[in-house]
Amino acid sequence: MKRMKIFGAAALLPLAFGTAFAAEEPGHKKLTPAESAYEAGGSPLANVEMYHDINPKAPPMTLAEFDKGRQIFFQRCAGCHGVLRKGATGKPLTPDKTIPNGTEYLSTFIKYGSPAGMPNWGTSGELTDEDVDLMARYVQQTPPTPPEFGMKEMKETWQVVIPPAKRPAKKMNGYNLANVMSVTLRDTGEVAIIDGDTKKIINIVKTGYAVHISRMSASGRYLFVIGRDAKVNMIDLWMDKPDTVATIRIGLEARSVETSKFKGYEDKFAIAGSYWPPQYVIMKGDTLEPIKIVSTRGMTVDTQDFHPEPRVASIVASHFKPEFVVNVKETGKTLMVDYSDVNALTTTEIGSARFLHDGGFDSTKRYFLVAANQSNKIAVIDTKDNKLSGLVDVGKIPHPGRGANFVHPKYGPVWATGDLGDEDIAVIGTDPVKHKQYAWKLVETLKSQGGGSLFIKTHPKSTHLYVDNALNPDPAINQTIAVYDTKNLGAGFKVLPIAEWAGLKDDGAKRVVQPEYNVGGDEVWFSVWSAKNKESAIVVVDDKTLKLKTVIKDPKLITPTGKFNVTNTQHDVY
Ligand code: DHE
Repeated sequence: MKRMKIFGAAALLPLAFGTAFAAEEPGHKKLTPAESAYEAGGSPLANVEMYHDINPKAPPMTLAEFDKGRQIFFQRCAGCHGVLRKGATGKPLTPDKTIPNGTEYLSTFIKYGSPAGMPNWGTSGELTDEDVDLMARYVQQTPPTPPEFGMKEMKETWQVVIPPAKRPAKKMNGYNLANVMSVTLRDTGEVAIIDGDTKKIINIVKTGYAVHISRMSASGRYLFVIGRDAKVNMIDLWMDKPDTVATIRIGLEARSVETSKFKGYEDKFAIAGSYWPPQYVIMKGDTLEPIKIVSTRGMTVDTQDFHPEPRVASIVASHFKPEFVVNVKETGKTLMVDYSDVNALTTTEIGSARFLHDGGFDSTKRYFLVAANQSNKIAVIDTKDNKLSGLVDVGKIPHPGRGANFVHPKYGPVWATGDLGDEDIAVIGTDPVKHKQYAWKLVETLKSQGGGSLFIKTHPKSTHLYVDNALNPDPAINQTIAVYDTKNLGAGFKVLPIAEWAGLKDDGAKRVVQPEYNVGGDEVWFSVWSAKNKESAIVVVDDKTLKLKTVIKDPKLITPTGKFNVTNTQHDVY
């Protein structure tokens, strides 16, 4: 077999509510259009140099055709089918499966799609007949492999912009840091740091490509941000104008970052997990210097087959032990990584179900509830005793964000999640001490406005529960928010016209996404998310009266999505 190097130079297409390859096969769920769209965010790997073996059994392709196929694959298909095409939400597309199907069959599939969720790339006009034929031949080739990214590569990208000794010894600004918000500006690769008291932008910080989430250090001083290109920014909130003090790339594609929070280890370590290569890295908490890289490749929890690219999904820091809770998607395993001796890492592996994605703590912060989204389950991880406490069947494709904790009038403390694939909101009992009979059981299912829910939120000081439907296809639903009274859930929900309140001048998508509370728990912020060339805004609602409080608009607020209040993120309040 001949080896060749492939390098694609074409620019990435902007991330959009596109669609993705995803098809039926035993063990794979039917997808809603919302879910296909969500998974299909472009991968930054499209421009990465890769290695490829020529497969003599696959139909011929020129190098230019192969390169174009690779670009299209990473922009549209990798999110569902995986980098190595081993399958995730979409079915596996490895040559042993695709070559027997042949070009004609595959072309039909790509052109017309399938009822199970494979989009109709051809008839929708997204791909020409020529491109469809090209993709049908491309998926019969041996999947090209992106390079590994080890210590040498990390060190080459690592930059300490301001060393710890040169940073302020005390807070130099007058901001009420407890109420500062870090807002993801997805398509510009920036975060807006906003003063929650005055609603004024403090700084816009350049971050990684299609920046994803923000997390806070235990002390509340450092803000960590990760881009989809695996670039981590560490921002010092004590500076006169908070800005980046260290950066690093920890891989080629990533989604999650966190810092150590156990007593005695506050701000000591940071951790980031990547999609490619499938690994996590532990770094110094004050400089981002990489210390230890651990691969997540291994066997799946159920069939116990080897998986070559188990992506790292959510990571949280335990409050009960010096441990990180690392959730691995494709293997369906949660790794409890003890960081008390990074040179002799001990890891407890807790198997639950595939594919682990996002989640949050219960109100005591002992139990971590994580969505196994393709299994329609919530796995409950006990971070004190390091065991699986429950595996709760919920609706279709649960997507909690970090979920919502409140006290149910009948079932006591509960945690709730919305679903991407249906209108259910699952309410799960979380108190094994005083409400043992309800603990880790689905105690109630509420109905929301529809499917396509991404985030749900409440606050210990509030009796309101907000549920977005950001990926619902109906603008009447995706531009509004449903709000429930947690003391009277039977009364159903009220609908708040958030996008209308934003009063945007353009006719953009205006999807309302991710409720986030201020520090006082008396106001809630919503992103009104339009395309990058259209006006977007943040709408702030008074939590008591459910009336509009203010709208934050600025030409620099481009594609705002996630919002992270310093105190709520620091202390896992949700
Ligand atoms: Fe996210 C959290 C992965 C698309 C906004 N997202 C997460 C987490 C993961 C993840 C693994 C949990 C991180 C943690 O807790 O450590 N997200 C992915 C994807 O793989 C996916 C489906 C496709 C992709 O190409 O990236 C994806 N995510 C999106 C979006 O399209 C969203 C809606 C808009 C955006 O900004 O990109 C989006 N994801 C978010 C947000 C959080 C998040 C706001 C954090 C929620 C929180 O409250 O903590």
